[in-house]
Amino acid sequence: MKSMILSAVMVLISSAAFAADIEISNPHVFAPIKGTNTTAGFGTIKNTSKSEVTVKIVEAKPFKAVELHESSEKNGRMTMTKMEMYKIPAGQTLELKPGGNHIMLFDATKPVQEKQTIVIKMMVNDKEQTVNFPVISRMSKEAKPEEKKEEGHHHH
Ligand SMILES: [Cu+2]
Repeated sequence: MKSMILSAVMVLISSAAFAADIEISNPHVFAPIKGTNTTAGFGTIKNTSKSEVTVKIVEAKPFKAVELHESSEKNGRMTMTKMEMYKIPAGQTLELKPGGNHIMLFDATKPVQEKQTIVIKMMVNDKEQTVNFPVISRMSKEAKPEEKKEEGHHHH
């Protein structure tokens, strides 16, 4: 009986990117464009707790450096700014997506390809959490939730 409960718990843990205070859905990293070794990670971070959470990024092997970035448009140009941390109010979600907030991954020391998994280590309220980010093609449908919205947007 005890082992049945235990395995049910294991299934729960492995089916969702779980942390004490946050839940990350659709985590993914784009395979770097050929000839480059820098890319970015995305997903939706939900604060499931009753107070604000802070999310800092620690490491993501085999990338040499990681940063949290915010994108913004200034005078028609996209610029990226490094953030020390993301702050997510209680019950709120933060979406990491192309053209918005993202986890910047610099200088992979070995090739990163589709179907690999990048284990990203982060600090959530100063507690260490690791989250698995599958590597996907930027052409795949998981990579483009925005585009689906566009398709449904018809002019009459
Ligand atoms: Cu960036």
